[in-house]
Amino acid sequence: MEKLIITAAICGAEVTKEHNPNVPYTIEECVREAGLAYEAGASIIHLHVREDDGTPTQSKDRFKAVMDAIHAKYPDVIIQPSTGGAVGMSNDERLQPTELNPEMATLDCGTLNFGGDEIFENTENTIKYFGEKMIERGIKPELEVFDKSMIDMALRLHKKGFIQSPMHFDFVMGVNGGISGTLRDFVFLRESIPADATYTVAGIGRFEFPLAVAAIIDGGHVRVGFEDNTMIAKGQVAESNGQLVEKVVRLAKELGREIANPTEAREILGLKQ
Ligand code: KMH
Ligand code: ZN
Repeated sequence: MEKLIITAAICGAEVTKEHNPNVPYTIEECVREAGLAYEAGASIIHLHVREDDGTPTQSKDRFKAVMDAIHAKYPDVIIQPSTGGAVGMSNDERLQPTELNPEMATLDCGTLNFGGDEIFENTENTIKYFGEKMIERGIKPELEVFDKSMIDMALRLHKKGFIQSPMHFDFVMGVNGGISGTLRDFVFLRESIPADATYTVAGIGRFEFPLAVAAIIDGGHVRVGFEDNTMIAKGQVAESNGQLVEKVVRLAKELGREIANPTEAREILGLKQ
């Protein structure tokens, strides 16, 4: 079985220090959290950035400052900026970090309810536009799917040339408005992607570690981090993103799956070395 790629989604746009005081906002805090995750075994950092007061931003300058600071200390880690940003941002605002030509970036494959009155909007034309920009800029998209219909959308747009093979999916499971985090739904998603595709699974909240185990035994890859879950166990706030990654490494070792370093992750995902 391929080695396991662990992605750490260290910050997100919605989670705050009220959920967990270790959620990073400043550049220094992002470097600390990315570093702890990397040292624990993460080879990819899925990155959102904030102003120092915690306000989410897609500012190219802020992304550059955070990415440069992380790479100064951890030069080989793969940084995957979000193009999802926060609910309500415009397409061009969200696309700003792709101007920095990162190796990867997320590409969200559909619209969904996002709790309360919030709608995370990704029309077909938005997905096409983001897909074209990523091909133009040589960026490998991580196809964020919150439901099965979003896999179907990605496959349709792949046929039309807006997304290239081999595709790499992120099954985001357990968002209030998206697919649940049950094992049945996990199997449904993983059986719906092409044979040459890779996937990672991001279980939200209590689904994080059970779905990590499912992906570990299935040969998939795993995303953990404060964006998705801030607890290391029921009722116990995680000390860091590193602690969440450490738990996945422990589970993988118990189940006989080795962990990929960034060079190996680039090979598995077909990124330029
Ligand atoms: N913050 C959500 C609205 C992504 O990173 O591409 C979108 C999100 C997905 O987090
Ligand atoms: Zn994200």
